[in-house]
Amino acid sequence: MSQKKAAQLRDTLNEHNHYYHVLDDPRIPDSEYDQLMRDLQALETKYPKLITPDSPTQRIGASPVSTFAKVIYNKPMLSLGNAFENQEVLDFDKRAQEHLKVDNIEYSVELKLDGLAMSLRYENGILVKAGTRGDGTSGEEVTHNAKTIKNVPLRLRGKDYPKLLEVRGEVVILTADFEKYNKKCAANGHKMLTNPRSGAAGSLRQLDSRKTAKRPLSFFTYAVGEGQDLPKTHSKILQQLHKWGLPIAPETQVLKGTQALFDYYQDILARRNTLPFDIDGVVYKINAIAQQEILGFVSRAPRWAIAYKFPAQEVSTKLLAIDVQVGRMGALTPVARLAPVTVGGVTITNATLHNQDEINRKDVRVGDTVIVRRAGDVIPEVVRMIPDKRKKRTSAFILPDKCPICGSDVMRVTGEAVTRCTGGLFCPAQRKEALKHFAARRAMDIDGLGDKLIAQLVDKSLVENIADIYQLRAEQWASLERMGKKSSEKLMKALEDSKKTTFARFLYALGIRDVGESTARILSENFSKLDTLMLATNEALQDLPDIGPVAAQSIVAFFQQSHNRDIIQTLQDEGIHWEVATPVTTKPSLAGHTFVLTGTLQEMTRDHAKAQLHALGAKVSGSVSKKTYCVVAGEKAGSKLDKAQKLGIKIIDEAALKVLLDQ
Ligand code: JCF
Repeated sequence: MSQKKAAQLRDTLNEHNHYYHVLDDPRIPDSEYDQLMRDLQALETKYPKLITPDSPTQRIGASPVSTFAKVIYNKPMLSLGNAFENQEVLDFDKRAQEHLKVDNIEYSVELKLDGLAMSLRYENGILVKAGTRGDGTSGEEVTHNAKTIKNVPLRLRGKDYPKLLEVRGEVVILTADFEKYNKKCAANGHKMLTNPRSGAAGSLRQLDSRKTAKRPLSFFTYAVGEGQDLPKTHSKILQQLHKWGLPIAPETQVLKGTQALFDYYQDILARRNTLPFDIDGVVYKINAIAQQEILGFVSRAPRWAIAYKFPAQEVSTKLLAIDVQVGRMGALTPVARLAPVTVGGVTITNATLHNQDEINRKDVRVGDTVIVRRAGDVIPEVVRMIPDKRKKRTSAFILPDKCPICGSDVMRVTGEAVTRCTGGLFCPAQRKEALKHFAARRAMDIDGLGDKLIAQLVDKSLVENIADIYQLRAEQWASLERMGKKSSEKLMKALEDSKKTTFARFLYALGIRDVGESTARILSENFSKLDTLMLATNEALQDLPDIGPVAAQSIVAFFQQSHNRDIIQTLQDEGIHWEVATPVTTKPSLAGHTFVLTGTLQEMTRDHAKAQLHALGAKVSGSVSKKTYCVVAGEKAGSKLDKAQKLGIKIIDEAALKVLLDQ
């Protein structure tokens, strides 16, 4: 009896929640809704067994978790490539037309919300897991927080949803909610949120979901991760998701031709301030899913979508001083200290001046009034100075000829803009930065090892390199300032936890010059073992997608250094390990197999073939060995084909490859 009653109340409440928060069309007064909620709560308190994961009472938050669990994405959570001017959109459209061999592409266009990406996983229609983007393949689990977001359905509506549906979207705070929330905070003397974006980000990454529940978050869906039997265009998918109860942001349209894309951009830009949330541009997506699949993606961004960003916002302020920071690779960066100003809701006190050439070109001096620009999530920069406001007796700024941190000589390679400290790991600044990079969330993810602790470790000469942090004893950790027994135990646990990682994260964490996250990912996908990568030739590296001569040279040089190899050895001796990555694929047939492409392909580009093979979980290597699974021989294939024949490796032509890819 009570079971039936509880189910009824749940259904009614979920229904009205949908009317109110998704359709923005309430059907009953708030007081009535509140009464139904109290009835359900009373019932569940009496019979806790009646509580289900999709009960609306679960939205109030649960007891805090101690750390975030990881979520793994079988289909990576992509980000978007950016365009800043019309030409880049034209180029994008042209490239897509060429690839697809069509001359008029249909686009589904939408707003680019300025929040934080989140994935929601529904199994049999019930929300079971939510996660942040993280590095795209794995993120932090935030199910406890997602459930507190009012317009996130705890259960999908209707019956025809797939058994598994994983969607992605953006978590934001609506402008009106932001203002209301801050007003209330101010009245009660509580801490206010700085801006909607960081407010949303901070709220989603809370360990205590009862806190998240108090923040006025909203969610808008823009893509499907996993899910079968969906409509064949992006716009229809969005409509379908909406029918299942998922919130979709307003202002989506289907358009043809680049002129229509530009008109949409102008229209939205003009109405930007009247929209219910902050946006930083618009998104153009090729509408047909079949065409999206042909285009595939490069590293972390799809080749079938692009964000056209709005122009950055600029303000003027006074330049108080120029400090010099020393980066992980020793680069000296002049940083402008500014009289605080707000740009797009964010207070700025520092901005980069990039390098000596840029300072000279802009003729920026201490004491000048300058224009500062902030674009979305990029570091603010000084754009120019205002000549009329220049005071007398100012002098040009010149970078020091000794490192401001370690006193080593600085050096500038001819033809490069960067001035570097030559101290290497002797320079405490470089050492600190290397450690920060290693410990960072997207690298080894050592929870609690922040900038201040790292500074102490280096200043007290407790560590010289990244491997040393795993060798510190408990007493050494506990001897640091602001580290009691408990926090040092916690940190040692975090160090222990960090030892299980992924190959890509580990490579990124090493801090090899020119190896960012996406290059690290490519390396990890194409080399099954670290040992092989360490011996890879410059040529083999350059054969990989997106790795050019500069990165290849940096990688080879890094592994040639014996002290780097020693550090890697120590790290592995300390127990750092990873599982061989599970390929990102829905068709497991090629998982783990290594392909080699040789000769000229007629109908598809080599990059395209590579991307498609990657998408099916295959690896693509530049050289033939016993481990090669298959060689794809195009026109005029040479020595690689000979070698494959000698080794008795399977050889196919382009036509066979196409069949394989279409399977
Ligand atoms: O609103 C956004 N920030 C947004 C991000 C919208 C989209 O349609 C996106 C995105 C990131 C990735 N689509 C993809 C594929």
